[in-house]
Amino acid sequence: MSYKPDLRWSDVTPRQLFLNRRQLIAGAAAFAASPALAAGFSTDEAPNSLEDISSYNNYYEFGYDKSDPASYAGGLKTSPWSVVVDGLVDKPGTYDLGDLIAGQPIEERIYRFRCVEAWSMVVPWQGFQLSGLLNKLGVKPGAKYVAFETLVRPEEMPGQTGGSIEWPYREGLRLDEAMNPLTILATGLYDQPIPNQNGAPIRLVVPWKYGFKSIKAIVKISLTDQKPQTTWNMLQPNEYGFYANVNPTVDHPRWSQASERMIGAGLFGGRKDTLMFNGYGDEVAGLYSGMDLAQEY
Ligand SMILES: Nc1nc2c(c(=O)[nH]1)N[C@H]1C(S)=C(S)[C@@H](COP(=O)(O)O)O[C@H]1N2
Ligand SMILES: [Mo]
Repeated sequence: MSYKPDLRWSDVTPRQLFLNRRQLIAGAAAFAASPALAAGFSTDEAPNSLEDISSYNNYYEFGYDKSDPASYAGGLKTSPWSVVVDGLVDKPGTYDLGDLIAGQPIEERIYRFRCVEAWSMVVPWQGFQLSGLLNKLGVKPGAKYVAFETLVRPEEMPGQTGGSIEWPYREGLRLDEAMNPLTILATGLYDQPIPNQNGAPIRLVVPWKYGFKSIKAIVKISLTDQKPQTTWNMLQPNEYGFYANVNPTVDHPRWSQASERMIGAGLFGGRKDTLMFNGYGDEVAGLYSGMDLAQEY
């Protein structure tokens, strides 16, 4: 498998141009007093470079090293792509990806992204709200959770031929978390199709949760009344919970979650204090009122 990272975007459109363009858009939108500012969901922190974002990855289907996904994910065939929708939903079926997402408004969302391993990035995704898709599919009254599964294709995903993970990679959200406007399905990154190593052709992004919740290469979406099994919880339940909300006050049993290493912040790295809910508390803290987040981690 020979994969050459496609750096064309960064060749023709340096990061500064991207940032300038964003300022232009934000300024024009403010001037026009646009009522629907997509920018309201985005951080104004500078995004990491496309090279950082697409060369330092976790994607165990391609190996355990941070460089494995960039080395091997180029061999994954992401078209055609179909997604099974089942469970407590009005319109179940096996959908071609294009049909599934037709009509969903694609927005840019610049999100902080915090891995449970205590590193972080800022990523300019393009995607649409999961709520829009779920409303189109029609969620039935008894549904309480949304479960997701990643593709299983060991011929193209060499990490699936061994290791301790029981494939497929699985994740899930409570329905109210799935319907929160911050929760998106991403199809693009830096204005181009999402690189394979970042989860092409479609992946979840839940910015207030540890990165492992943001499942890549989704082939199944199920609406259920049972809390779904999730990959890291299955492997190490005392270390990785179902909720996995970013929380600097609840340490991982083997390391602190109080601060994070900012990828791309220079040779000696930048560190910053980790924020509750990764800084998205205004939008999501209400989802967890009355819960003991040290118990429900
Ligand atoms: N299918 C699948 N999705 C996955 C993973 C994985 O191994 N397989 N790793 C998770 C983890 S631990 C993180 S931190 C993020 C990394 O996303 P990135 O490589 O785009 O930064 O993807 C998440 N989604
Ligand atoms: Mo992670």
